[in-house]
Order: sequence, then C-alpha cells, then structure tokens
Amino acid sequence: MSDCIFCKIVKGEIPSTNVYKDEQVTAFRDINPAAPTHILIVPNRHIDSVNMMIPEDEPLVGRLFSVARQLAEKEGIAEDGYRLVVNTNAGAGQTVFHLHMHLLGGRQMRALG
Ligand code: DGP
Repeated sequence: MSDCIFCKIVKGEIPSTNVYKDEQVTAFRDINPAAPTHILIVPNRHIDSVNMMIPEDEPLVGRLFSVARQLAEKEGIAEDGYRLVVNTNAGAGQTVFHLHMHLLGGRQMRALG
C-alpha cells in the first residue's frame, strides 16, 4: 500500500525508532506514547486490520505475540505485566489501517470497562 504510513516505516521511507526487525515483523516506538513503554509491532506485509486476516496469516499473527513477549522481556516489563492491544476499525479507535499490536507497560493499567 503506497500511501500507508506503517508500510513506509517498514520500508524505512519515513523515520521511526525501531526496536526490532526481521523478515516478517517490524517493531518501533509509538509517536504518541500512552505508557513508559509503548511499542507498535506490525507485520511487514500490509494487512488492513484483523477483519482482513486470512487463515494463512495465523503464523504471522502468532509471530507478533512472540515478538511482543521478547520485547517485554527486553524492556524489563515482563515480570510486572504489560498489555497487548489490537484496535480493529474506527469504533475501537483504529486510526492506522495497517494491522498492529500495541505493547504497553511500565505503569499500572486500569481495568477494562
Ligand atoms: P491505533 O489507534 O490502534 O490505530 O494506533 C495507531 C498508533 O500509531 C497511535 O498510537 C499513534 C501511532 N502512530 C501514528 N503515526 C505514527 C508514525 O508516523 N510513527 C509512529 N512511530 N507512530 C505513529
């Protein structure tokens, strides 16, 4: 997707503070952090949202969780705890339509609801 901001970050066309990269996944710090650790973990291949996932994407989405686990360890938040969030569509607050997982930690999270 040529006009997708996260595709541009994956390709290095716009600046980002990357914390992880492999052939399938890129992770970088959120530009507007909501917690001391706020990292976005994205598939390198464009998928609009969870709604656009196909069964073949399951290993890739599993990889997002594995990278989140590794980064939580590296950030020193694995023990205290962290939150993984995937907003899907506008009603949930999705603003960037390239599937991404938020890794949030470093502060006490409020209960949902
Ligand atoms: P969501 O609301 O779930 O679609 O989250 C999108 C997040 O992306 C939001 O927390 C802000 C972040 N974001 C938007 N544009 C950029 C950018 O250009 N660079 C970085 N690092 N983060 C961005």
